[in-house]
Amino acid sequence: MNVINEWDPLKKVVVGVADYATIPPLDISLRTVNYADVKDESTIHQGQYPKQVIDEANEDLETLSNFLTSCGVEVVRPRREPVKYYNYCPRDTVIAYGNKAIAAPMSLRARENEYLAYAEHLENVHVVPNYQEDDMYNLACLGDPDVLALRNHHPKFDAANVIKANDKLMYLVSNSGNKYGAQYLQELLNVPVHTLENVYSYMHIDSTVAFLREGLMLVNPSRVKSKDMLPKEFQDWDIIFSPEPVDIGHYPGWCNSSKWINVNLLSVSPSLVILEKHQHNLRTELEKYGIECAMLPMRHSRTLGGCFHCVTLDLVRQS
Ligand code: DAV
Repeated sequence: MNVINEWDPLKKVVVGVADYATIPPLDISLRTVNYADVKDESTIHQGQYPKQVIDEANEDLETLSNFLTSCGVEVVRPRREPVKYYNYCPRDTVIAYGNKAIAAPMSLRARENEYLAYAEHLENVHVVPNYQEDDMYNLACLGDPDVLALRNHHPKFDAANVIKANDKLMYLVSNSGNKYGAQYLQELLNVPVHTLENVYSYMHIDSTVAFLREGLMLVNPSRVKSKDMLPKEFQDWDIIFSPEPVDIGHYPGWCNSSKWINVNLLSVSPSLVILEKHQHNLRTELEKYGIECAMLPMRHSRTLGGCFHCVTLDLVRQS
C-alpha cells in the first residue's frame, strides 16, 4: 500500500459493492449525522434499498471496475455479505496514507466494522478507538446547521472527511467529523491536518473539494464561495469553481446526497478523471486545464450518497 495524494497514477483500488445496502433503524447517530436537516423523521425510509437501486448500482460499479482494469489498475472488491449499512462507499471508512490504513471511528454506529469486508486488502491497519455513547451526539443540531452533530470529547470522523495532498491533509469539520479528529490524525500520521470549517455542516469533504494535482483543486461554489474560506495553507492553489451540476435525481423517497455529488470525481492520473456521465459543463471546464474526462454512469449516486470518489478507496498510487 502506498498513497499520499488524490492524483498520482492509480495502481490499485477498492471499488465498492451495493449488495444488501440498507438504512438501519434510526438511532441517535443516524438521526443527528445523516438527517439533521429532516424535520419529520417518519419521512426517512428505513430498511433495505429497493432491489432496482441495488442492481443498477452494482451494474455501474461493474462498469467502473472494468474501465479501471482497462487503464491497468488492479481492482479489488469488498466481500459480498450481509452488512448493517453498506459496502458501497469504501472511501468513507478507511484513510490510506503512506503505508498505513486508518480504520476511522465512524460517525454512524451501524458502520463501525464496515471496513472488515475489505480488510484483507489493507496493510498496517490502525483502528482508531471508537467512542459510541449517546453523549457523543448533540440533538441540538436537528434543524440548525450551525450546531454540529458530534461533540468534541473524543476523536470521531469518517475517513471521507479527509483528502490528501502529499505533505498535508485537508479535513472538513462537520456532522461526520469533529475537531478532535483532525488533531488525532495529525499526531498519528505526523503530517499537518488543516481544517476546513464553517462551509458545509453535513457529510464528508468530497462533494465540496477535489484535489486534481499539486496546486490545483476543484471546489463547490455553493459552499466554498471564495478562496479565503479555505485553510490558509491552501489559499495559493489555483481553484476551479465547479459549474452548476446537472441534477440526475434520485430514486423516489430515497436520497442521501445533494446534486453537488458531481464534484465527487476519481482521478486516475493528473490528466484523467472519471466524471458522472451527464456533467458536460464540468468536463469542458476541466479540459481547459488539460484534464481528460471519462464519462461513466453512476445512476444512484444521489440515492446511495456516493459518486466515483466515495465508491472507491485508492490503495496504491505511483509517486
Ligand atoms: O453533497 O450531499 C454527499 C456525501 C458524500 N460522501 C452531499 C454529500
